[in-house]
Amino acid sequence: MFKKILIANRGDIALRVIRACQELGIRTVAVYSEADRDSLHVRFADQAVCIGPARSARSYLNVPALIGAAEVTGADAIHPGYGFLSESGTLADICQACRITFIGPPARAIRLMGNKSAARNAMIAAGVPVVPGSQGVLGSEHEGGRLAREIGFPVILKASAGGGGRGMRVVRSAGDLAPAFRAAQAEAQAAFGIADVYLEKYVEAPRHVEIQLMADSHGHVVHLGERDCSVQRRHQKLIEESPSPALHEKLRHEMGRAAVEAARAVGYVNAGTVEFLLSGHGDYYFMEMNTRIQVEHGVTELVTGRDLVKEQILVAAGARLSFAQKEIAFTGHALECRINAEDPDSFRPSPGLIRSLHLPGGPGVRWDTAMYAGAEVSPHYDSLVAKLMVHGRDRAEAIARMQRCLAETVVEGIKTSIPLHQRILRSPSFQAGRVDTHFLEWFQDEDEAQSVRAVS
Ligand code: MV4
Repeated sequence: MFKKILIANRGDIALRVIRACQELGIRTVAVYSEADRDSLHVRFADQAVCIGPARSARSYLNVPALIGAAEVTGADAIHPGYGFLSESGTLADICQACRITFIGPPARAIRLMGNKSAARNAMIAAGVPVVPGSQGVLGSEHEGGRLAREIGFPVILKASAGGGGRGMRVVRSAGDLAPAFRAAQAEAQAAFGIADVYLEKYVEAPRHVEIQLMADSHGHVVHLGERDCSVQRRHQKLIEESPSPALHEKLRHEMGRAAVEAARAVGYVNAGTVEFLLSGHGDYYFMEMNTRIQVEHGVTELVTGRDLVKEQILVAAGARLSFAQKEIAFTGHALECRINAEDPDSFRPSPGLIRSLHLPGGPGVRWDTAMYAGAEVSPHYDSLVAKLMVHGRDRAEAIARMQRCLAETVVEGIKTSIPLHQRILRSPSFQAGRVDTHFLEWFQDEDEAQSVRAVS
């Protein structure tokens, strides 16, 4: 087992990893930027090393600084958390060269899944359902045009180096394809330095349903059910839940099996997530695989009672998975609200000093946050400041519990997305589980119609 783990991250996920290490009896090294001197991850770790100035490019993304910090402190493993270098094949390779264990999948799995068009081909080979589309990247706009006429409009152009929604173009008619193709290529080149674009049939108003996986280095792959992440804004998830209101037992079983096959096909090890699009007809299609622990992993921990971060560490040390598929059981319903330091109306970031803070507890409540009264929310990083998770016997209890917690929460000094979460949770469509990836665009109208009715 590892003696000391360096956590190459900050905020709630750095704390989450430190807590797992503490319970496993493993010493911890925090790294921090000059802006994070007073952060909780620095205080809670056994050791802490400053790795550079506030700008991430020169601190949390600075591989030589991280490796240097691991060498001088004698850390035998690095946990990358999420974001930053968590999906860097380069960091995974350099760790290996330096005899430091990267707590994540093999570099080749990270690289394969980072190339979205290659990942799509690998899934076709593995027999995992994908949306009809191109075999690999498009050679020309003519090839795109031919294919689009064959499979029918609308289609979507995606950057092969993209993911998470960047560099995409929906094309609804033949005349729009050539300009969209050129725009997508230019955008992909500018954003990722790789112009490659591929094409898929566009699925209208799907749900985003993802399967959590854990795999060990002895050939075992287990799925831990799904999370429904359809409530998003500009590809940033706002609310996640498990189980998905849209799945029944047979579909859950099928999608779980497909995700396990996907992982097996690429020799996957450690925690991973297979994202699917789920159409209104109940058809599911592979979208992407995330090769890291995700922001919303706690939702799965609540319904399965398993500690995914501990499992990541154990599996990286060569242990067998601590559970078999048949031992995974699902209890109740979990919800997560991502609380951002931002204006709930304009969505503009709202950094600053947290003057006072009250975080409610009670049965079935979990907070993953690095906030405290007196902390400074820096403008240099992501605006996610807390994840509020609740667990209830069923979905209705989880929603009521979340509403109760949001009403009790006090954060003074910065604006947060809490009022937006409260509006979403009140929405009749959300309460009925009727959401899709465009929910945030149309629920505003439903919300307004409701308040107009309320005053008239
Ligand atoms: C799609 C799609 C419809 N059809 N692919 C968005 C993020 C990136 N991972 C892929 N995305 C989509 N791919 C096909 N063939 C719709 C989306 C999409 C979406 C997916 C999940 C969650 C939110 C979304 C919002 C807009 C579009």
